[in-house]
Amino acid sequence: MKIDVLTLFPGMFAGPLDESMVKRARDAGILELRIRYLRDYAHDRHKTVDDRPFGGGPGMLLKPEPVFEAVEDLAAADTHVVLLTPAGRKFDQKIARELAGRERLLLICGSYEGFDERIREHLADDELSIGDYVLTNGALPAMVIIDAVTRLLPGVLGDDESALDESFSGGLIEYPQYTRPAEFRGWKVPEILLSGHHAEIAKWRLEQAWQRTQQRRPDLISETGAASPSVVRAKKDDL
Ligand code: 4G0
Repeated sequence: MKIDVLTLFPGMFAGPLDESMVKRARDAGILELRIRYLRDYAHDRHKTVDDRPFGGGPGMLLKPEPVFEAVEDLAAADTHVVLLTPAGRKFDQKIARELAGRERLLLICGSYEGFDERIREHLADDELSIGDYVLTNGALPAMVIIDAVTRLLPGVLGDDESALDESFSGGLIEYPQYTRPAEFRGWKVPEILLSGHHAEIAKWRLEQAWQRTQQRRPDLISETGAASPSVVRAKKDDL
């Protein structure tokens, strides 16, 4: 997969994308990632990329010319062009899977108070938000999306990790997990997990996950139906 990022803050990307799984994916040639400096596409003396909104109001907007030039330079016919904005549809695991199926992405990081509307209307295929809060610019949202998408690319995760992903993404939140020692500072690991009764352990885990989801994330159960009682029953039948 090829991902281009258009940003006013290329320096922010050094570090997070040179570590861990994303680094491995890049080294293995599974992910080709390039950070592009938006200001390189401004041609006036001052390399202007922003301007004040017509009609007045606070803040600055990204001007259309540099962004159009950059996209025309960087995007191929099969490129999915995404704006990062708090006004976008809310990024989640389902959208991560959708993006991971694309051949090429171009992520456009906004800054200031947003984009000239013509960028939205005539350049973007999609607008995404990583959550209901405002950041100084779209670089962190872009990195979040790159990370979530990269781990879904074939060959990036090991088989075990991929299987784990399957059972939880869009379903229930995780059940309590423990590793050694069996007793730590007087706190014991639940007996059932040490019992060796695999069917009973699976049942316990599912109950825990279901309870936790009801308590902490009822939205996962009611909104999407992803973890609806019938789905959970079906999973239970699998055990
Ligand atoms: C466009 C994304 C971009 C508009 C970007 C701000 C948070 C997110 C930006 C604005 C961002 C997110 C209207 C303030 C840049 N902040 N939640 N900042 N406005 O994904």
